[in-house]
Amino acid sequence: MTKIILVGLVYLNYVYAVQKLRGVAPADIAKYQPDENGNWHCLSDPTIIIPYDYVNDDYCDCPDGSDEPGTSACGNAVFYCANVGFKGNFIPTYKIDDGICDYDVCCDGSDEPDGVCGNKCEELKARFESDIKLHNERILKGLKIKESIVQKSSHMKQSVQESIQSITLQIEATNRRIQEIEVEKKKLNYFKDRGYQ
Ligand SMILES: [Ca+2]
Ligand SMILES: [Ca+2]
Repeated sequence: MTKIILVGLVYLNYVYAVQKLRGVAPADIAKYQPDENGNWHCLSDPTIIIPYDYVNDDYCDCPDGSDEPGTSACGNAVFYCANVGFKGNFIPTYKIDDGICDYDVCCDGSDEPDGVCGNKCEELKARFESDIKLHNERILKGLKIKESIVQKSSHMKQSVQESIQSITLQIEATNRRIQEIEVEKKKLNYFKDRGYQ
């Protein structure tokens, strides 16, 4: 009988601790512990001291809403969704227990009381990873197209440069031929002027 009572007390303590830490991110758990007098200090203004029981009691006591991270009583704080297996996220506390499953932020449905929203983290994670894969494939395809265009441009540039070089050589050869003809013409005129035919 004593053992059953002890197990019951341990369970009640566990439920109490879970309720007190509802909506608290793992990194902030240390901030949500009672002081030596069983009180708690509002986070933005530690001079405001409230009994630890007032944390997550669905009544707003701290101006910054920090005493209600797991209820919508203040509405100006943030609630942490663990989204185990995917990625944790924060949601404004005014969206807590409002009857709407905010799966876009809390895929684990923890923004609503137990049993209201199912856990969709695995499904959303699979969709997210599929989207990432598709995105990466598109980027890879785009990079290949870009590489192909750069290569074609390079070949075209080389071809144009070769054509310019060839035409330049032809022009130089033509100019040399014109100069030779001019010299021949001057020679012919020289002999013509002296009566040679
Ligand atoms: Ca409170
Ligand atoms: Ca909600």
